[in-house]
Order: sequence, then C-alpha cells, then structure tokens
Amino acid sequence: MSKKQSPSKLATQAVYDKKLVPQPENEKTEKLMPYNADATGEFMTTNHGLKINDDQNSLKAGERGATLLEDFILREKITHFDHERIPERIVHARGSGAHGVFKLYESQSAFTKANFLNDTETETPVFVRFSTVAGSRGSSDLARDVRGFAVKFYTQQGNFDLVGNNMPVFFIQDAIKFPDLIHAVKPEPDNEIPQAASAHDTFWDFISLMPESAHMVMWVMSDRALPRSLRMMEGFGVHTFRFINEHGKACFVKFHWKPLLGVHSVAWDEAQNISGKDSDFHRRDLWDNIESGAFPEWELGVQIVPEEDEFKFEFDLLDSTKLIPEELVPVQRIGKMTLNRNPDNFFAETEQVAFHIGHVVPGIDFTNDPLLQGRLFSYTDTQLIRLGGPNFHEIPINRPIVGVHNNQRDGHMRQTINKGKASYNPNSLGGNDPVQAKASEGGFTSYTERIDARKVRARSKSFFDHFSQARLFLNSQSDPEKNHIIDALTFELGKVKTVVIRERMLGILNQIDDNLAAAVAYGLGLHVPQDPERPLNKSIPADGDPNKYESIQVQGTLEFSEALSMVNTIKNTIVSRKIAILAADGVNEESLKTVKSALEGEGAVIEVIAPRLGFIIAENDAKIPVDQSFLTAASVLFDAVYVPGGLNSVASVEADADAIHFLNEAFKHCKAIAAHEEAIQVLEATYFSKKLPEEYTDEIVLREGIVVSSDSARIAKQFSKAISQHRFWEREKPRKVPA
Ligand code: HDE
Repeated sequence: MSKKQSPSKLATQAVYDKKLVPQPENEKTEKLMPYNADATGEFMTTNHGLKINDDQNSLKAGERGATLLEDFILREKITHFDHERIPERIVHARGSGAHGVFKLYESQSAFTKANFLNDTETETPVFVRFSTVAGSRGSSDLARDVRGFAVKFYTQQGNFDLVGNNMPVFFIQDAIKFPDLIHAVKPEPDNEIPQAASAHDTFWDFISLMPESAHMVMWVMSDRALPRSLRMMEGFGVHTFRFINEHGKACFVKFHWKPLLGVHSVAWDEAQNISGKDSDFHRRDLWDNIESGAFPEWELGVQIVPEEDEFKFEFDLLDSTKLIPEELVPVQRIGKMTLNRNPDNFFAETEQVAFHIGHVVPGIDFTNDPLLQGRLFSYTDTQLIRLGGPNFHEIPINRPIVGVHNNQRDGHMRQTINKGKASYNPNSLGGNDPVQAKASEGGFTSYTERIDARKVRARSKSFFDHFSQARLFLNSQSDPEKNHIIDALTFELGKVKTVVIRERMLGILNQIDDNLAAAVAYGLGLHVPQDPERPLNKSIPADGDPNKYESIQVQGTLEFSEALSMVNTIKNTIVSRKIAILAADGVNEESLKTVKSALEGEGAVIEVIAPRLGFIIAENDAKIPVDQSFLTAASVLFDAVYVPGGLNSVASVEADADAIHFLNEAFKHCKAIAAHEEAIQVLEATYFSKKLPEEYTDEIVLREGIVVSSDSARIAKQFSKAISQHRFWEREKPRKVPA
C-alpha cells in the first residue's frame, strides 16, 4: 500500500488506526473486514488504480474550450454516478439496518436440531433490517403502516432469515392475492398519490371486498402502526413454521421478538407532525442509540404446538390471518438479540441485504401455509431484478460465515474465481467435490410430511372465520386504544372519496363489532348499512359458489387476550427517552442540573433548548451549553419536557410563543411535563393551565403526568416515574385539545 505522510494523514492517524484494525465483534464482522475500504491517507485513483492528478477540472480544448470526449476520467466518474441507483424494493423500500448478536438462554434440542438453537455458548451474528411497507425509499418513517422486522442469523449451518413484521397476522391468506394488495395500497397509478399512506380509495376498495383482511386491519388501525421507536416494537414470524429435532420429531412453532424496552407508540397527530419535523425519526433513533451504546435488545420467543395438536384450535394454524393467543400457548423466551453496531455503509449493507424466507437451517422447516409457500418463490425472484443477477449471495452482507461450495457458475458480476474443470456433479475429474452432506453431517432434508391430495385451486373452509380474531383484538384493547382505532378508521375512510366504499367498509366493521361501526359511521356522517352487499367476500373464483365463500363465525373463541394490548407492557425504565429542558439566560443552574443529571443517570437523553444556540448564562453566571434552539427543536421529537427555575429564564420562556407551543403540544400528546415551582407561570401561560392538578403527590403525578415542585431532587424522582409511564392517554378524554 502506498501511503504519503501528509499532515492530514497524521491528523487522522488515530481514527485511521482504529478503523483499519477493528477488534472483530463477531464472526460476521470479521468476515466483512476484507471488504472494508478506508481511503484515509491514500491517493485518489480511477476505478482501475490510476492516480488522479486533477479531480476539479475536465479535459478541455483550451481553458475556455469545449470538453473533450477523450476525458476517460470524467466519463468513468459520470458513468458510475449515472448508475448509482438500483431499483428500490417493491415493498419495504424504506428501511434501516443494524448488526448484532443472538445468544441462546437454554438449549431447544427437544424441539429443534438447529445448532444456533442448541448451543448456549456461541453468539450468532445477526443483521436486522426494519422497514415500512408501502412507502418509497425516501418516505417518512412515521407513516401509518406495518413495520418489517427481518433478521438474518449468520449461523454455523448457513444463514437463517426470519423475515417477519411487527404485527402477528397478515392481510391475506393466499400469496396469489399479494400483488393485488400491494397495488391497492401503493400510490394510485394515475397520479402517484398518496405517498406512504393507506388512506385512499384503492386500498379501502380492496380491503372492503376482502373480509379476510379484517383482523389485520384492526392491527394496522391500532397504535401498533405508529411505533415510538423501532427499538420498542414486537416482531413476529407470522406464519406457523416447523421445528424438527434430531430424532426427526416435528412440532409447530410461531416466532416472536419481545423488546426489552416495552412496546410503545406515538399519537397519530404526533406521527403526522414528526413526518414533517424529522422524517428520519426512527432511523435516527436507532442509529443514535447504537452509537451511544444504548443497544436495543429483544428476546426471541417461541410458541410451540405439538404436531398432534394441529386441529385443536378453532382457527387453522396454516392461516396467516390468525394468531395463537398467548393465553392458549404461552410464549417461551429462549434467547436474546442485541443490536450493537451500525452499518458502515447504508447502500452496501442495508440496501443490498437480501432476505429470503427460504433461507433455513436443518431443524427449521415450513408448513403448508399458502402465504408462506408463495413467499418461498418471491424472495429470490425479487433479488434477481433488484440486485441485478443471480450472484447477489456474493455481496458481502449476504455471504454466510460458512463457506459456499457448489457447481453454480458465472452470471453478472460473479466474484468467486472457481478453480478446476469440473462444475458438475457427479464428476470424476474433480474428485467429485463438492460432496453432498448426509443428514448426520448437517445436510438439509425436508420434513417428510405425508401428502395425499387432489390438485385443486381452493381454500379450506377452516380459513373462513374472518371476524372472531378481529373482535378478539378489539375487545382486548384499553379504552384509549379503542378510541385510537375508531379515530384511525374515521381518518382513513374520511380520506376515501368514493362514498360507496366507505359504506361497504362500515358493513365489514359491523361484522366485527357494531359499536365500532356505529362510532366510525358517526364520524363519517353515514349510517351503517344494515344489509351489507352480498356476497361479502368478492374474492371468489369465476365458477365459485358465493355461499361457499361466506364468512363463518366460530363459536366459543377467546374473548379477551391481555397480550394484545400495549397497556401492560414494560413501563419501568426511562433508558434512551428524550427529554427537553426549556431554558434561557438567567436559568437557575441547580434546578436545571439536578434534574438533568438525575435523568441522565437513569439513561435518558437530555437536550437543553433555548431561544438561540450557543450558551445560556445562568443566574450564577455559569455557562450552560444549548443543544437546540426553539427554531430547530419540536416537542414531537421528545418524550417529555421540563422547565427549570430562574426568574429571567422563566420570563423569556413564558414570552416565547414557540416554547408555549412546545408545552401545549407535549400536553396534547399526553407526555410527562415538569416545571420548577418558580416556572409555574410558564405552565399557566399554556392552554392546559386550567387542567393543572391542585397538588402534586406521587399518586397524582402518576395519574396526571404533571410534576411541579420547589425541590429539584423531588422533581427528578417524580418526573422519572412519570416518563417511564410513556403516555397519559387519559388526557385525551375531553377530546380534541388544541395545540
Ligand atoms: Fe414480504 N416481500 N411478501 N412479507 N417482506 C418482500 O422481498 C412477499 C410478507 C417482509 O428488509 C420482498 O427483498 C410476498 C409477510 C419483510 O429486505 C418481496 C408475500 C411478511 C420484507 C416480498 C409477502 C413479509 C419483505 C420485497 C405474500 C411478514 C423486507 C423486497 C405471500 C411475515 C425485507 C424483497 C428486507 C420483502 C414478497 C408477505 C415480510 C417482493 C409475495 C406475510 C420484512 O419478495
């Protein structure tokens, strides 16, 4: 390597050394090292290694002359630039990725022979990509949408991809309907409007004709579609998979990810504002927390169903519009995933990572879920066009940590230089290598499920209960969560222009719950149709008998499942919560610092927000650095807000319309708010001044989420408790608060 010793080289020496000799954090990081490129201290070259002398001027005929076609350096640079974009994913285009590790708690060998689920010693490297579904690559993180939760485990037996979502069910039962669903939700084809939103005619037209989507619609209209953070959402494998142990015994399994920070969401009004203030809100949150060492963690959970119990449930295990209630089959937490390293390069890793539901390892197998079966085809097919050819597995992020040896050859951008003459099997010229592995040597064998059936295009009657679990989900929500579902449906259908679609959808909602339908109908100024269009399900074959496709209602299903509500989630931590402190010159340093350090001590992230950037000078002349000004900050980007004391500071904050708006919005979005007693006049300048509690006992603070005291240490303590509650949704009761 040729390196010149320039001052800039010396100045970056420390970074350089650190970067080029990283301590591998895991085997995948180590495997990625040969592909890492760092130009620190290097001369600039063309793609072919020629040192470039002038990267500022093209080659011209004279100083003011025309540019010459001869300029191969210009042409190489511009040509590469012209080709820098690849097609975005047809769905899940907007994503964020991170590296990490998975560690097993206890061997699962009774159920599966998958090594990484047997061996509690090894840390399995992972790469995770979170995504929204409908929006384009540049769309906002806070769209109302399902979130993709795709995990690539780089195991010692090859890659296992768990390509899941943050909701446990799906819109459709058969993969053949997927292009229809996606065409319906994507922007409408004539004017490409709206971006990253389901609130439009084509989506609800389709949904209202497809009762099988009813359960998923409840999830998407719930707060689950508006996560506070990617770090605070659950993940689900959705389909029922199979585990197989070393004796060949199989059982059914559903996969879950349980976030250790709990499951939390933002309000819809807030989500819409965040989209404007910081459309990278989730991506930034994930990045910042990994950078600062607040590594996100999830426990991997499994619901195991013995094979003999396949028909024990009132729903079909093969139907992806159904979940297995945790009350019926508890989720066993079997290991923990920690995301501990940001990608080095977004394109090379997050954009080029290629997941595939068919990437399994011995011990994990498929079921006949018709949605799963269709996905088995789609994921390779899509990478061929997106990543340009059949060698996408050679892109560094996609390479397994174990070797790849087969007789596949050539194709666009082939990287491997295979040696020898024999690229076929069997062969004698190459010693018959590579050789097939026996099952006892880790060779994959498909589960020998017995199949004896007629070839038909049909759907099983056991898939036709479309509403019981939609109702179960709704019944299991708290009152604020139910109200949010009603609001979301009223909003979305309110954006639908074709009245008949709204009415048809009310007919569907009425099958789930008549109060729900009535509440939405009220907001839309419509009546619930008492005689819904028949057949309800328009997704029937040309020769199908509509009666055969009528939804059925299964009697005796579970009415309530605690696990489906976010109310009882983990609420005992303020780790990584973002707290704003509104202050100005003359602030009382003690009241600011006591609260700041106490909350920071508990892992929260504090930002001082003032009328201008730079420093504020405290009452005692201390200089306090300012993180953001009222111009750059917005309450929707924080979890809570505090106003410290100091007469001049309080007067400035009170007089600042942006600061008052900040507080009003924080109140509207049900966040914890604290003020030093000296700053009470600031709270009195807000619209919620009349709603301030009379006193601030611990009990009242925990109920109302508002803290006022003259004792900074007491504020810190009560405020921390309030922040850990996440939100005070009860405030929404007198609805439609202004901000
Ligand atoms: Fe996907 N899905 N999907 N999907 N999916 C894709 O693959 C598809 C489904 C999911 O971060 C595509 O590489 C079909 C369910 C995630 O790179 C594509 C069907 C679930 C991601 C595709 C489904 C998912 C994808 C687009 C119906 C939850 C993002 C780009 C049978 C269990 C992965 C790509 C990433 C991506 C097809 C349904 C999850 C086109 C045909 C159900 C998280 O292949």
